Amino acid sequence: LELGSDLQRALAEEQFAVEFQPVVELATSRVTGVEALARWWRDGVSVPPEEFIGPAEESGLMIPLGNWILREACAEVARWRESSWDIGLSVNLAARQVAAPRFVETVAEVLEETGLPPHALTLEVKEEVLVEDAGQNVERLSALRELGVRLAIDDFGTGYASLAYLGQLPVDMIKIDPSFVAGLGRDETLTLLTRTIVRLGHDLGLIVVAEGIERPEQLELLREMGCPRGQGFLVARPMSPGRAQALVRTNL
Ligand code: G
Ligand code: G
Ligand code: MN
Ligand code: NA
Repeated sequence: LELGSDLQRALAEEQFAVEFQPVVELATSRVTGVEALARWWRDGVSVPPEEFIGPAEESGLMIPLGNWILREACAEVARWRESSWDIGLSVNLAARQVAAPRFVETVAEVLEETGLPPHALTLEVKEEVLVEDAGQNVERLSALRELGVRLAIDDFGTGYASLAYLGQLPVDMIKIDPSFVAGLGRDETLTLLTRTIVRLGHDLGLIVVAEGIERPEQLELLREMGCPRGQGFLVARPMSPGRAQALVRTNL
């Protein structure tokens, strides 16, 4: 895989960066936290994660890359927390990272080294991570959860997690996939499904985050549904660490 060797060099030459997208409490617009999003600055051009996360997984580089992103994001937010309040950090995990032999130890070490309190970190995984080879993955994520780390299901509603299963998984948060949010106010079924997911999350005691909010109408409907948190270009775009820290410090 040609991209594989490019990625290896990029990692060695530190061509990767982390951006942060704010997540807000919808009722108040207060920033509750940020999601770390990886960027590859390849020869000065930003390569989107869709183009390198897959190849990184296939070439085995996802583990070192994922660990680098985790450490970088935790270190950054730990610094912000010295001069602001209890801001949270979400980091996306690829399936390969959770399956890596020293996964639990690595996360614990990163928290220790960066000084980020465990409760400030939310790990985002897609549904399949909790369903395929669920035994080992669920066990490992549960071990981190016992340290105080929070767990989120990313792209909720698009994967395999059955509703019956959801009640048993060690999760704290569900992030509603943007494909539902996209239909708010435009598609009756998607609007109904979004409302149902919000209620389900609430009834299970989970924090619900709506993703991909781009239009004011979506924001209004989500508020009316009582969706607690949201994220999307209308709220705030992914931004550099400096800009994100400034936003967090004033908190809108
Ligand atoms: O930031 P952007 O919208 O371009 O992200 C596109 C996709 O890449 C999303 O599915 C997002 O979850 C994923 N992604 C972004 N950063 C990371 C990362 O650090 N690790 C993993 N595993 N996925 C990421
Ligand atoms: O899969 P995950 O939820 O981690 O993906 C996050 C990605 O979604 C990021 O790459 C981010 O840039 C992108 N994103 C965030 N908000 C919006 C939005 O409002 N619209 C669209 N199209 N993408 C968004
Ligand atoms: Mn995510
Ligand atoms: Na998502």
